[in-house]
Amino acid sequence: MKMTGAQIICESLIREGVEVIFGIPGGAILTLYDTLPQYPQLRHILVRHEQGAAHAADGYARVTGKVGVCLATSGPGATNLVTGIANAHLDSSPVVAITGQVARPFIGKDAFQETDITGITLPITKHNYLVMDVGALAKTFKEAFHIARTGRPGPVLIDIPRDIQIDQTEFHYPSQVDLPGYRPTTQGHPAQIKKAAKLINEAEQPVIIAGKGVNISGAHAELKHLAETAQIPVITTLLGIGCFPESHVLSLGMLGMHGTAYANMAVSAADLIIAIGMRFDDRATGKVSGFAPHAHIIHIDIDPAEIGKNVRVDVPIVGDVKNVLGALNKLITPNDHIDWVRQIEDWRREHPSIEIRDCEGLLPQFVIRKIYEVTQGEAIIVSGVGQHQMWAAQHYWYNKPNTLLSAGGLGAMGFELPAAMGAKVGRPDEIVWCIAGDGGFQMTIQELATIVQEKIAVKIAIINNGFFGMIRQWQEMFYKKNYVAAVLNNPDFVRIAEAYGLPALRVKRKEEVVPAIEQAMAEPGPFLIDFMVEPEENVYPMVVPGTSLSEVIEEPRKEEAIWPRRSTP
Ligand SMILES: Cc1ncc(C[n+]2csc(CCOP(=O)(O)OP(=O)(O)O)c2C)c(N)n1
Repeated sequence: MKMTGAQIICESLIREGVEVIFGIPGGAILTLYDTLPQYPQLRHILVRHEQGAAHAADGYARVTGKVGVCLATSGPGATNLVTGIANAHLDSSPVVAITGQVARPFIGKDAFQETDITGITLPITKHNYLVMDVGALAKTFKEAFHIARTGRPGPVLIDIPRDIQIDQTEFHYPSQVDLPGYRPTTQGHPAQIKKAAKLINEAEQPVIIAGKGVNISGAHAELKHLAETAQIPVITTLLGIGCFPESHVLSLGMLGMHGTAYANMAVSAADLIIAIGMRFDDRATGKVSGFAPHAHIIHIDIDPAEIGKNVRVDVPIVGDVKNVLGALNKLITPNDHIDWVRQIEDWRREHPSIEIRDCEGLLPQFVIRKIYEVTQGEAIIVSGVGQHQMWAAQHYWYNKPNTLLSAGGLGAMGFELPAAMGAKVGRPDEIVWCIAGDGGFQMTIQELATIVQEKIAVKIAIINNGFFGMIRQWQEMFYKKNYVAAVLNNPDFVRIAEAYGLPALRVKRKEEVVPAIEQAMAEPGPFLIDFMVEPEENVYPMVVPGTSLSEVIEEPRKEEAIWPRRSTP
């Protein structure tokens, strides 16, 4: 039977298991929109800005492990997706972005709403396509979803001229892809695995640094087995948070610029780093020449381009983390590393890192810890970028994979609200808290309308410090408190929420925090709380840019800490 291009797109999406599309219509994609009602199994969520569509698809992908889909028209619709696509690219999130393009005869003529979106997104997609023949549509979708979700996941863009959506052809969905140039290596090389096992079995001061690759590959059990068998402490990257339970006695939390002091000290003193599904981002390594100076480095990653990119590696293993760890674990001899573990325990006692000082005013860390307590650690947390992002990483404790969603690689403010929306759509039975900065929140604030219209029950906590907080902190520390372009004269967020049709509260005092969070949780729909926190609180510990992890600065102690260090809830 013949179908239009638009019908073929919908049929293809259904065959790929797509249930939700986030998008905004426009001239070059209207034929596809016109066809959507024929496919009620495809839920379309009308966002208010295409950046929101891309972040929502990304958030959806991060919590479901499925491919998130966003849809935009040509020109400005497509360019509005760019930040979200780049964000998905840097954080290895499987997203398929579909854009309308001007009709084929108009391409290259600077036609109305024409942009070369495949050119623009070439460096920020895993792959992209401009479909110039309706007969190629089905095959393109098959390939795009395959590329997005396999190997190291990432975004794929499909640009579809308007007339291709109208053209007709027979529809056959391919059962397989044939991409000779794309065959990700999934099994690690046995000789390399043997070398790695020897280093692990001989190491006296090993640490594991686990990244998002563990989450993507679902290698949690294998990671735990390795850590427990050889008693190796586990540190995570920001994106790796949750891949190893933070309540586990071997967990040292996060490393890097705002990681725990003891994690950074352990990396600096280690004689072996086992880096698993992580990419040695500069925020994680500190000054590269000072990174793990005494250690051999084993690096396991599915993306060969990551090996040796930022740090020297002694034993590279390219492969899927789950497979590699499965094979490696068979060669590991049990060990207790008792002296090393005790040494780290001493560092933990001496440098507790994640404590909240007693304070009359409302501390942002206190708010996040209370959200942790009221939700009993069971929520999915979606943060923006800045100080609140780091506090969300430090003061909510994550024991399950994919429960902290954060724009790690790109650091895109405005990620929080639409990504939380996508996460809640993907996992409607989970509690989703959006922890937003008062600055970043205003970059995608318009998605409040989407949340209300689509009845997406996201709970929103604005950590309102009246500043671009992280900018202010850097200006305080490195620019002599010259607070240029950091002060925010904010609108009344409660009234804004109410104008969008969302119940909201403002909280100024500590004793109001828990009742407000409880009220938000009791509400069946979305809810917003504007937490007016101490304006000039800083994030510690901190590894100052250009210094090594061993030079981590701890919080200047003001008063006695009131919270114990990380412990099992
Ligand atoms: C889109 C974008 N623009 C600019 C920046 C630079 N930047 C990093 S943190 C920050 C301030 C964030 O302020 P806010 O959202 O209020 O969070 P806070 O740091 O106060 O918790 C800025 C401007 C960025 N990361 N992303």
